[in-house]
Amino acid sequence: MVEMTEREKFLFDLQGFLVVHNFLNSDELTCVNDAVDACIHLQHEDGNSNTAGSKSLVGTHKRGMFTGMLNWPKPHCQPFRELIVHPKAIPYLNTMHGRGWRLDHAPFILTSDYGTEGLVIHGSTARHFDGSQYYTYRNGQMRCGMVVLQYQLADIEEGDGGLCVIPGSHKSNYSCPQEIRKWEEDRGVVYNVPAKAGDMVIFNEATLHGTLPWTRKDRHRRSLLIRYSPKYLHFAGGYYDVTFPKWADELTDAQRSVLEPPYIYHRPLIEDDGETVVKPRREG
Ligand SMILES: O=C(O)CCC(=O)C(=O)O
Repeated sequence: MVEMTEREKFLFDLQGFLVVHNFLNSDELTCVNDAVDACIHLQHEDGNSNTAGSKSLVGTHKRGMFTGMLNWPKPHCQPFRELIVHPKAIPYLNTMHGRGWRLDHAPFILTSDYGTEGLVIHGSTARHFDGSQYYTYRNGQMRCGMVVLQYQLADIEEGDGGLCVIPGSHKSNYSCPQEIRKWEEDRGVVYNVPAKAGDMVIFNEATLHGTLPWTRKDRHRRSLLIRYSPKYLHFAGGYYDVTFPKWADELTDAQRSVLEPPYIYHRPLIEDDGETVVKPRREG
């Protein structure tokens, strides 16, 4: 069985996030970017954008966004369907959630170009136990509420803008002061995570994170976010429709299994090969 390395476990436990370099191979990266390029007309403004009145996170326009990729016309949906159960992601999700995890909600892509505004820093930290976003370590195991797998589809250097985190804040006991959340004070604790196209950043939703305004004129941000919760949890709101959409018939058993609603008994569980699905009679 492939496992997260000791180095990766140490870094994720310490920081509340981890960068996995070269996660996507060049063919996978090209396929995802080609699909986005083919559907560029589907880009829209991010309705969740919120700078919370910050003087530092302002920009000339909101973040760009793509949604609905799992249902894009063929062949453009295919690279995204393949990514919802990527064999390389399985050891990370098994280690953070235990065996049995689910796609919390539909994947989306965030884009930025010069002048794109930021998003106020948010995340539950450990100041209270929020059962949907948390980090615990007990009996030799880490466990997380929702985690975000952020696939970088274009290079990002520190200072460019885009994803930022406050390392270690998943264990923080005090509420984050508003001026830090707004990136107006103590900017030194906020880290703009650099990554190359094809790298994957995993972070715990409890880790304080947000978006910094995009400063590069010569390069755009393109990040794909796929968020997973443990098998018993649903983070994002809205009425929960337990009927699979018609296009789910076209998915593999493993891909369909991560679209299951939150429950435990008889839940289909994915083996490490990313293809075999077993249905235990009882899972504790
Ligand atoms: O990747 C980013 O820019 C932050 C994403 C995020 O926190 C969000 O969209 O809620």
